[in-house]
Amino acid sequence: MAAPPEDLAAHYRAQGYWIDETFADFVADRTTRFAGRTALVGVDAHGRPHRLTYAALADAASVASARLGAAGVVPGDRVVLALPNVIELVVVVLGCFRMGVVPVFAQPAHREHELSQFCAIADAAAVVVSGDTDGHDQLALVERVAADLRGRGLVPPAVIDVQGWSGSPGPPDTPGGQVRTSAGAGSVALLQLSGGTTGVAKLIPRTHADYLYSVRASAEICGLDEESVLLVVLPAAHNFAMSSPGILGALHTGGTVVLARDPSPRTSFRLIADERVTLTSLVPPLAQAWISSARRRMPDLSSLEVIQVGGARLSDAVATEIGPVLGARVQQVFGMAEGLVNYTRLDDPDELALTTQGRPISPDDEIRVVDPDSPDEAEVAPGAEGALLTRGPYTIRGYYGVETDAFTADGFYRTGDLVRRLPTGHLVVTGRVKDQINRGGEKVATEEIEGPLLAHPEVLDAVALGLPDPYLGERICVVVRTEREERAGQELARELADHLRAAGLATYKLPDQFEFLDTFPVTPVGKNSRRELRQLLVTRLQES
Ligand code: OOB
Repeated sequence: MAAPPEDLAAHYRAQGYWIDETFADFVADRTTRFAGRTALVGVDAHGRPHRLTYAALADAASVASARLGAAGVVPGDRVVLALPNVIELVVVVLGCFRMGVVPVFAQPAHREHELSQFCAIADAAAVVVSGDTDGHDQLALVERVAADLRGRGLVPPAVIDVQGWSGSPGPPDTPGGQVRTSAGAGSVALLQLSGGTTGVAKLIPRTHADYLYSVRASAEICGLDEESVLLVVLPAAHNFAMSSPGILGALHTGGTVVLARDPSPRTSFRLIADERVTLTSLVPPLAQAWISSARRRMPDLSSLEVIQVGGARLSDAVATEIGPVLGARVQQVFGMAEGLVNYTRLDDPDELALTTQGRPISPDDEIRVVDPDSPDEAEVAPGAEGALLTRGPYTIRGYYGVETDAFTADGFYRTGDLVRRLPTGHLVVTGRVKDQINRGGEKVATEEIEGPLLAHPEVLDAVALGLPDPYLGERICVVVRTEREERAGQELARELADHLRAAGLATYKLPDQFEFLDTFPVTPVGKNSRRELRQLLVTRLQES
């Protein structure tokens, strides 16, 4: 978690990127400044609709702080949030901020494998869930997490169920005003999750100063103001939905946040028409789903000005359809929870807006495009493909509590993405060097799937690959070598899927496809060659 050297830090302050405002100040200031305006529209954990002004949101956040306090949470503690897109999510985030508690932004799709790791790494004081989420029993889930932690000699977190909140008044000692904390703007405000490249989760420490800078600058680039209405379709805690410009960007400018409880075009189109939504953010598969649905239904999307698409590579073909079919300008967003976010600008010519993934937020985002095979990470020729390294005022220089080789000695983050940089500074994402699958924007470290599979008695070897998929961009294919060749096929595939589920893996990490091979191609040093395996499968599937 290295801080930058003092000269860089002084530069970031002198440029006005890092200011003294903390998220506690942010909540107090914006909820007062915009008190009477509509802040948040959505349903609660019981599915009941709500519409909160900034003043009402401040009150709700204050009650949430008190409830966290009643569960034993104190300023400086970490609290894991695993909530769906319900208003309590925003309320609890602000409740954490106003009392100096550090939220850990998990997803409702995470299961015991992930939640146990987050709780352990963050030494979480509490975990916040919504009892029954889309038919999944979150309380039973956190009980299993607690048992796992106890088994490892750790103290399990307090469980806070927002479904249990409704109707009951806040604790009697609900503090009215802002809770004063001593933490400064340079301290850790929140922990985001890394997409990961190993079987062990990594948490991303974002400070008040760095995250708020990215929020302010993003809001400006995306043209947000008091009249903006943002529809949140993606999981709200994800960095894209939270800060690019996201929920925090809209609250920063006095706009309105509308939460979609489910990502279906039907729900989103209704909300867009009813709430006169101006901006939303999608991953490429959702953009495709919207396009095909809009062609059939002719929804009223007339209020929509901008549709952001990011999280995974948007094809030029789909980018070209967004304007004509959905009637809004496309803005490509290539970001990462570790920091760097690139946007195509709203006044970019189509040629850039439709075919690049944007340019960095900050003039002080430093970009290096290097030869991934060169031991000294030499920069490639201008315009050539290479691995992206970055350093800047809102990019981390280390993960929370672990040493990794993801950072260079001079503090650049090795993103693991392959890019080309155009003379305008725009980046085109061309591939990846990290062992990660990007399934329609959801990131899966191959090791997370391979690890549990290798522990299965009938598996001799297993490799997880991202195969090209017309809808998801990449789908998860696991190639397995088994001793019991007679069992290779559907039956064993089902058993292995059950095995992964029992290992407590998030649902989106479960393989879309299993393939069985007798031998795996290897590299000259004898390691499995992912590249050749992928090639082999692509050819095999094309032929079948
Ligand atoms: C966003 O953040 P993460 O942390 O879930 O994932 C980051 C990774 C990037 O390193 C890259 O591999 C991939 O996701 N990615 C894209 C992309 N946007 C992200 N790959 C190609 N084209 C794009 N437009 O995904 C994220 C964070 C903030 C804003 C937007 C996305």
